[in-house]
Amino acid sequence: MNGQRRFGRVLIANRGEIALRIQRACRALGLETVAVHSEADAESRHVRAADIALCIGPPAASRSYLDPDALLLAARATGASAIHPGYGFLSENADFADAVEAAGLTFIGPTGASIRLMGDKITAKRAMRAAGVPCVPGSDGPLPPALDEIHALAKQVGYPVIVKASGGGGGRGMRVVWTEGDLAEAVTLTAKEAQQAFGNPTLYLERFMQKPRHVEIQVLCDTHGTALWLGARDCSLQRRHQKVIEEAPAPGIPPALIAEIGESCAEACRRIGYRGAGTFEFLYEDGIFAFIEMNTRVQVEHPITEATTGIDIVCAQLRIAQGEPLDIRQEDILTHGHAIECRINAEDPLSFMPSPGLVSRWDLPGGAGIRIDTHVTAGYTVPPYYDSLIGKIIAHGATREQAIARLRVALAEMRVEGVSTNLPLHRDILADPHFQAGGVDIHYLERWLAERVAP
Ligand code: MV4
Repeated sequence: MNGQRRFGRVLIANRGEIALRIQRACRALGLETVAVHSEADAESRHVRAADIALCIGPPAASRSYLDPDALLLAARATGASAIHPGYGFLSENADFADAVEAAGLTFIGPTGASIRLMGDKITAKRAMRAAGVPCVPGSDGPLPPALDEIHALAKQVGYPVIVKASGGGGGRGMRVVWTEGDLAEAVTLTAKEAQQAFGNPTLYLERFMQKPRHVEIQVLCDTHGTALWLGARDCSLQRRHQKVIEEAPAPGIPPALIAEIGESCAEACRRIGYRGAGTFEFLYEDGIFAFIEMNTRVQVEHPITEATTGIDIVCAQLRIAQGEPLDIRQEDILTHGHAIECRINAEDPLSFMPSPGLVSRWDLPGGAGIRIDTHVTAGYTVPPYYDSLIGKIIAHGATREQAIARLRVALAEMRVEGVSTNLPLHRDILADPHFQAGGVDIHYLERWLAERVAP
């Protein structure tokens, strides 16, 4: 079962900066790459740089990057032995992971069963609780059918509560309830929305944490029983559930507490037989960690963990999928300094409307401790069909202050023309004293933006 098999060719079922990132990792391991692309991405950098490139459909993601049949056909046609899904698109689709394996290929990620377990937020929470991961207090399962039982439960958990859809996640399908009188309507509405959005009206309930930080733990697990945690990331700076700036480690949280939580995550992975890279999402408030969800893919912000641990997470994903044992021990994983990532989006810095089009100028910063992950070059056209992420600046320093200083120099150096970007927003946030102090909560950015546009 766990025999090692080297991939000849890896098909990368993604686009943009992450497709290029995965391609580089493949190349570093001596693996050939297959780029698949939509008609809109034919001129893209990862397409040009691939060993083999194949157009799999029209611009709409549903007819290209999200089309399982097109991807499997492309893998067969090009002789790929494995598929790396990247993030987004089909990366957390359990049926796709199963279909890849059923076709005799390797899905570079966890099993379909693991993805399914974590995709259902109720089963995910149950599994994590059973394994000793601290969770937000709540219903510990689906809401009971009778309204008076739901009321009793909410009273017991304590108001305010948050009603969430088991099929939701990432901010979709949830509603905060401040008082008993609003509970019944919230349950009815959220169930209706969940049925429409996820085809599943099942709900659960949690105590609503009012000013938490979003702190996540990166894990890496092989198929030989080794599970490691790679430290924490603070992703509290978000707008409408889209992360804007992330940093590692999470400032101000005692390393011993991170270690305790990290160890519980690794133990949970061993218990469920998790394989590959994964992220445990927690809310952190008043010194307490509470698990909310697990992501079963590589994340956009993985480079800050790579910077602080020195571990190449995408290479590790590939090697794990080839059946290799992890050759690092937990005690050898140390956090070196501090890393911060700014996500560069092609969007209006004030209205946040997407800003696709021709990038006429693209001057990148550089220098000590600066990493840029991007697929963009001058002359590239940002298509209107996909996510507006066009690059990431990652700054690493010996201290948080040094990382901030390096990032501010990099942001000042960078020049983009032709499309609007959120670079001005990043420059402003990096100058903000509260950001500089560290440890702002998940609502900070939206409050800051609301105050900024006011006179
Ligand atoms: C919560 C919460 C407060 N209390 N759960 C939003 C995204 C999804 N991953 C879970 N989310 C939240 N769950 C309890 N019990 C607040 C949020 C939340 C949030 C979480 C992380 C980052 C940004 C957020 C913005 C609004 C709400």
